[in-house]
Amino acid sequence: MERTLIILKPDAIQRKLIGKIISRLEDKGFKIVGLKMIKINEDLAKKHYEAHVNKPFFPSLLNFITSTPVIVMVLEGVDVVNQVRKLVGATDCKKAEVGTIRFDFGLSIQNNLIHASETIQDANREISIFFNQNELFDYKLLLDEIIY
Ligand code: FUP
Repeated sequence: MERTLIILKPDAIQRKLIGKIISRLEDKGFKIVGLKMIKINEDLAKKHYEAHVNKPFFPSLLNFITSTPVIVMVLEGVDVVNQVRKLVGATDCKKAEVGTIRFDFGLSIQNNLIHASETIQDANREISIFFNQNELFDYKLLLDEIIY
């Protein structure tokens, strides 16, 4: 089973979309194995977005991602990293496929509602940034026998 890291960003919080977005991920069949609200500070933002720290858009991204608390979540399931990236859609909401979360709820490149890890390696790195082992749960989801 794979795991991936999700962040529901400040625009999802401000627009009261977290329930709807979590439903989309649950409806696909993924299991939530960790979930909490946190405030991302500058250090955490720089760790998470280490590949983007020197990009011109980083100051604005930093301002945005630290503007309210966010929801961080770990999802588990078969091929979850790729499957969730498909559900989330392209970075720029205007270019995302119809029916993706970013297309359905967004119009911006920065305020694109949700982060989902790009690769399994990224997922492992990002999960360890945001979660301690004792905040992640192994449990049997009864529906798994039907989903899989
Ligand atoms: P994604 O993997 O789709 O979340 O996007 P990236 O890792 O390429 O970028 C991370 C975040 O930086 C995006 F979610 C939004 C922000 N960003 C901008 O604000 N402007 C850009 O031109 C590119 C990314």
